[in-house]
Amino acid sequence: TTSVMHTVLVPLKQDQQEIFSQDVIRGLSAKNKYLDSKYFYDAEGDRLFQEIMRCHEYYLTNCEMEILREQSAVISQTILSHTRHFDVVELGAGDATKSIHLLKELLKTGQDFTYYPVDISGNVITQLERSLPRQLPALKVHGLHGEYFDMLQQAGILSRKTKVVLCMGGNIGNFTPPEARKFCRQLRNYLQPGDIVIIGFDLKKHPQIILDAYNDAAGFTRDFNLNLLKRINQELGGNFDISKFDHYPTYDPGTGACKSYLVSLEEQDVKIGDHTFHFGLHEPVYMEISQKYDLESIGQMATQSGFETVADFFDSRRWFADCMWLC
Ligand code: AVI
Repeated sequence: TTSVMHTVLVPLKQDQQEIFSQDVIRGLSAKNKYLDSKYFYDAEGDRLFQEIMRCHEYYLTNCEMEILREQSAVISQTILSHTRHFDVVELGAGDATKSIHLLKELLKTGQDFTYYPVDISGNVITQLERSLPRQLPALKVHGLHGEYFDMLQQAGILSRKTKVVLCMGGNIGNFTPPEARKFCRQLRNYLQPGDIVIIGFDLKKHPQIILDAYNDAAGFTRDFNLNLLKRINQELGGNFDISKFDHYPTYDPGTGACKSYLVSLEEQDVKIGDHTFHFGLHEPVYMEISQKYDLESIGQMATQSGFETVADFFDSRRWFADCMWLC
């Protein structure tokens, strides 16, 4: 097993803090205040997201796990019907508990491939390089620590083979539809004809099921949102009193936009470093979008970004889809 970690092209910690600070100040100075959900994931945010994924209301993880557990053999055969000379790149690999089912099936077919897990968190990559050889001793792993597209380029330099790119977890939902289209177009630009992508999309369903998923009874999703205020306090010298904010999730079944807000429970001033921000009574801060799709718009997104749909894989309730597209 080769096990090399690349740390190129990751911005310096100091620069990251500076960008974080600028983004927060920009968001809280806007007429309609917002914060960027990509900042949810500090150590405590990672822990809370793990808890969310264990909540029975948060169906996304179970649905995609079911797809990978039950259909990896078919997915693997579908890949092999297009290419027999490939490597696998996973964008946002996390702990790879879902993709491991597919990797296992691909190994069974006797294909010689390397798995390139990509993650912005160096910890995640280190963990994977430790855990994967124990679980799948035959798998060649080459961790890439950095931004998705930088690392995709890196994988292209390291290997000339066809790429099978996995974007699972429904992370694309945390983009607005125009941002998601831009992401898919960029993804296509980093790939070659014949490359394959598998993207997880959360699907439209009964609105109550979606609202419940973002409002779990145990309060992990609330804490997950409030944790960003704590992070601002810790890292940027803020003085948010988190007891003065409420978590308010919304879902519009027309557009499929599930948006979360924090609502100020009183009129208050909050300091972040030298800046002071005024919050009116009940003023909302837009925190996150988790966009839900229907198959038609997913198909359009594929076409508009230069892919051809090969197959869609669903869980038994058809709540989630892993869509296979060809470049
Ligand atoms: C990571 N992402 C797909 C999650 C989602 O469902 O949008 C993040 C999350 N936010 C609240 N709960 C989970």
